Amino acid sequence: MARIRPTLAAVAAALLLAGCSSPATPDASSTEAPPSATTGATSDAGSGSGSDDASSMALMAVVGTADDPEAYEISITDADGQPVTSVPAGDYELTFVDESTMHNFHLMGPGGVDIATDVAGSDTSTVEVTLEPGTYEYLCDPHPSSMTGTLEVTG
Ligand SMILES: [Cu+2]
Repeated sequence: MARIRPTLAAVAAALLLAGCSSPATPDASSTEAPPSATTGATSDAGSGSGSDDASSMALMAVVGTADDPEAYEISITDADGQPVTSVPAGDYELTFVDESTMHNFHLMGPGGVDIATDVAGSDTSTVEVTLEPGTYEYLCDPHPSSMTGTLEVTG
């Protein structure tokens, strides 16, 4: 009886070895499939719009009003001048519209964002800013109680 066990073990070992070492059936899953990640690139090139809007969105940081730069108003608007209170996270081109000599625009928030225009001088420059999810606050430094607002950035 004791001789059967080594015999069975030998047969089993032979079967296992045969199964492992057999190159008879090529395994399709083991071959490296070429990556199919190029589909996303064609949509941008094919649009033909020539616009950069999708890659960098535009916002305006406005002090005063169009009629009166010294008005006690402060807001963030889209490129069309419509007030914005919530935007998705991403890279933005923020254009200051600060032609006031007694107000400024000061933006603070996540990601170390802390940028401000001069109070006395006018500033219509454009800066690139990366907005991360969270709440950004903006205010006029000389009038923080009456000229303030928030911008919610969603993930
Ligand atoms: Cu002010």
